Amino acid sequence: MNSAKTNCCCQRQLHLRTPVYCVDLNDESLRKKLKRGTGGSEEAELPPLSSEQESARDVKYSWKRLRAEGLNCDYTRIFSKSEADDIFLQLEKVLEYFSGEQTKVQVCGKWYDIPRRQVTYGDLGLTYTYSGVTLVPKPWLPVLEKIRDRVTQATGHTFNFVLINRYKDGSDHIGEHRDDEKELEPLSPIASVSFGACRDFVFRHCDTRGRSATRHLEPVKLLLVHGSLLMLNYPTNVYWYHSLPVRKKVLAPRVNLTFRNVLPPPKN
Ligand SMILES: O=C(O)CCC(=O)C(=O)O
Ligand SMILES: [Mn+2]
Repeated sequence: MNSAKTNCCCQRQLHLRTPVYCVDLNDESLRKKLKRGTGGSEEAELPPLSSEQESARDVKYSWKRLRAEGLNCDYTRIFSKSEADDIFLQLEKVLEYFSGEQTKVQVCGKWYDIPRRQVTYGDLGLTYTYSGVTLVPKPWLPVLEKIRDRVTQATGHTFNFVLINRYKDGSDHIGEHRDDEKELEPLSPIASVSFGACRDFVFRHCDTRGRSATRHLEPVKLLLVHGSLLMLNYPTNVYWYHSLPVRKKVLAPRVNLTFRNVLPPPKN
């Protein structure tokens, strides 16, 4: 039996985002792929940064390294308090969140409202599909370019797309999921920038979830503060699910931007 396919999305709660399957490391063909660096393993070689990326990377930030088996993340503050306050106000003013069909997700054939607001911006011609909804990005806005360019300055990585989530208070949340949509460039990091209320963020290893858990590994938890950047580097999204849990005591809004690299649609 392929243990990778035992985790039916119907067993998951509504707030989970995408059908989820764990990587089966007993699968010989997958092991071979991992050795070639095309799949998800902490042993797989990361492509080196190009010389432009290396020289673009700004060393002035003090990074906290988060490491666990298959988890590779880096966290820092990239905006001062006054910059972050100013950007947050601008985001609240200019962002136009999706409405209607684009505010719903499909879970096991049923449609539900997502427990937060959402919108995407990015390069012309890209699309991004998750949980049965295809999102077409709106054109970049100056404030989004400013945030994106600061991330590039800090990390050396460029991005062509951003998914934005607004949590009006601690009752809005995002359930456990991996960002593993097929449109995402497989080895590219995801850069998560947060403004507004501080919220807990939790990683959970795929082998430790639910009734079919095969082992025990502690979840990795962190607090995402106003003006911070969390880099989710490969292979984090292969092995670790992440969530922003409900926190009823949080009364203030938060806006999170996840900068991504979306592959261009295939030419027919
Ligand atoms: O709000 C956050 O910090 C996480 C958002 C997220 O995981 C996503 O948009 O995929
Ligand atoms: Mn995510």
